[in-house]
Amino acid sequence: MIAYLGLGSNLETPIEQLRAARLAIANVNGISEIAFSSLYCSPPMGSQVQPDYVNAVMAIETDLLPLELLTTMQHVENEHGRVRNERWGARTLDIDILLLGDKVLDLPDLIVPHYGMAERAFVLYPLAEISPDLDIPKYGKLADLVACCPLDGLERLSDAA
Ligand code: ROI
Repeated sequence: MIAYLGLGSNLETPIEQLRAARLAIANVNGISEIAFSSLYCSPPMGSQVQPDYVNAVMAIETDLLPLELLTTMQHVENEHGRVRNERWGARTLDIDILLLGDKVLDLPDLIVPHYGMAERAFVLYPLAEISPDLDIPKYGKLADLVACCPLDGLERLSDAA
């Protein structure tokens, strides 16, 4: 199954956080990397008194079960010093499961497609960079979502290293 992950960081050298997360994810048994978007800089959604974010999207091939993938990503977040402080506050590393093939899941801990992705420039634009032709369960064609989504200050920073 092909899955898409959204990565974000706005503390402690965000570019390094994303680089380390990418390597850690690609090294998990049962996961292989398929694609990784450019890095994007985006103003914080939520509390404005926090640094800008660096965001990216990663496509993986995985045979892990959805909840196995979730606990694995939480493990990577914790390894990389994620401090879970206030909701919508600054974070060293956030990994969201965006899509799991064409699955629709509504579990207490895991909603797929990710509930906020259809309105978030920092998810839609990097996703469209690596998979422009996606059709997203419940939300429709990615290209249509992108066309309706203002950039909200999103800027491409660089290729991912
Ligand atoms: N804002 C941006 N721009 N990027 C994020 O990854 C991000 N992640 C979050 C909140 C705090 C909602 N804001 C964000 O968790």
